[in-house]
Amino acid sequence: MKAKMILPALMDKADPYFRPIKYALFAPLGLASLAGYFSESDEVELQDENVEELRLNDDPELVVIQVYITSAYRAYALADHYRRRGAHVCLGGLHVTSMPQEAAAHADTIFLGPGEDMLGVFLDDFRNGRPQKIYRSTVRSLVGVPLARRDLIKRGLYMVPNTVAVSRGCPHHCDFCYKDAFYQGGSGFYSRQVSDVLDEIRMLPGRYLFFVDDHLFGNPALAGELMQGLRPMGRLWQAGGTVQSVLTDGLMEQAAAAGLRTLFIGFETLSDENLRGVHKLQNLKTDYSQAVRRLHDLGIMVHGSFVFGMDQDDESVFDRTVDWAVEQGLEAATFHILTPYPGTPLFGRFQEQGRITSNNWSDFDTRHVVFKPARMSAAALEAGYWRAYERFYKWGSIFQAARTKETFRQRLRHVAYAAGWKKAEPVWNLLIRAGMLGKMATVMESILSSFGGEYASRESLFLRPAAVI
Ligand code: B12
Ligand code: SF4
Repeated sequence: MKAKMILPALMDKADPYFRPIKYALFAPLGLASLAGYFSESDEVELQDENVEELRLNDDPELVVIQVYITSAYRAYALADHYRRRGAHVCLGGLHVTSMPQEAAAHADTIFLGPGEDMLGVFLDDFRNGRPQKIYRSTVRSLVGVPLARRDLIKRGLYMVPNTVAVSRGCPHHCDFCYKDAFYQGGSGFYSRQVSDVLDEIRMLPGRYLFFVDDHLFGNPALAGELMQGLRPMGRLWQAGGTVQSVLTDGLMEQAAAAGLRTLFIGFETLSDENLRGVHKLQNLKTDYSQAVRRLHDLGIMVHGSFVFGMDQDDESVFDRTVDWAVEQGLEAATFHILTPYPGTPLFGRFQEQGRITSNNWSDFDTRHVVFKPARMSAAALEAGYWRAYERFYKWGSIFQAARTKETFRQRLRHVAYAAGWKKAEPVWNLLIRAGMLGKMATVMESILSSFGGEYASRESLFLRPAAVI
């Protein structure tokens, strides 16, 4: 069978805000994972429209498309195109699970939830000439799933080709998160076996890894096992975790010793009332500053994520948040406008209150206001969001944040990291055009390995046990 898998463009490349480097960061791991269910005799191709031109004059028998909310319209157009050419089109992913009826109008088969327990079943049905219209995931296990087909990934097109997923979902239940909507009907947090993950990592070239898990430390026992296995490999990596996990005794020390160099943390808001309002309860009664200090003491850089527009936010939230982030010496920050994704409790609440103002999915990119904010106008929210980015990444702020670091080396790393991400855009664009992005992984590895390694060698730290989060 000839099959084609497509990750449609998440954003129109003609949009003035399109940043080629952002979309060339990570390879389409979800589709590569699902490709493992095809058999050896199948001819499978994977195209990622974010980094390459799609070839649209081909005639695969089967087309599998991953649909995110911001790529929904593009995904539907591609689906319609291939159905007209006679292919059987499958749509799955986060947005299909939230809006199944909408997606079904463009597909022969839709999939609700994670694909691991469904794609194999579908392929058997398809081969036997009786594919169903809809498959719904209920079995939640990653034990024995096939390895991701990394051979289908064009590594040279990505800055971080070595992405790894240990788990799916997250143990928490924030109202604005896609998670509970996507994993309904089964467990919302489950993991692969650590030995399988370590085997997979051993096969990855280079040194640098990025764990795409929502919360790599959500199961501390398993995270501890992973750290122990990773440590002798000498890898360098980034991951996402919670404030709570940072404050858990011993966990970050183990992670630092195993090669963690940057942690992405969802601080979301500095207001407890906001946290309660969106049920991000795990962040309550945690000391954000202590968490940042702890990571910095271990030589781990902090990439903080913040959401603007929660019900307690007025126009003072932007400056307050940026000032805090700079004072803490965060190396990087991502700001989002609160976005009620369909299917989430937040969407349900706003809909009931008549506060949803847009049904144009392309605007659900956390850069546009798609609801009526409680304490400011939509225009003020959008303007404040852009101002926050501008203020956080201006040279003055970068140097001010770098000055919070103790040593010259740490300050230098801070400036290199923050400026490398936001100030070197033209250089990234040049490298992308020259097809040289893949080479940057080596440069990044050498920057990361020359800083922070001193902490990894503190044997005693590594041996402290991790408590339960
Ligand atoms: C890497 C990543 C990106 C990459 C690109 C995505 C990519 N290459 O796939 C980049 C950096 C470009 C990106 C951008 C954004 N992202 Co992002 N990203 C991720 C991240 C960290 C990992 C994705 C991944 O590889 N997952 C692991 C694989 C194994 O899972 P998967 O891709 O979901 O695939 C599984 C299922 O979805 C399903 N499936 C998927 N497709 C199909 C198809 C079929 C037929 C079947 C059967 C099954 C199926 O089966 C797969 C195996 O289980 C996720 C968080 C996460 N943990 O998933 C966020 C995440 C997807 N991003 C998110 C967001 C909000 C964004 C942004 C809007 C943020 C922003 N403002 O910048 C932008 C969107 C783009 C835009 N318009 O600006 C949200 C999505 C929320 C939502 N409801 O859509 C997530 C879930 C983070 C979060 N916890 O909130 N992102
Ligand atoms: S902690 Fe993060 S991934 Fe987990 S439910 Fe909350 S927002 Fe979602």
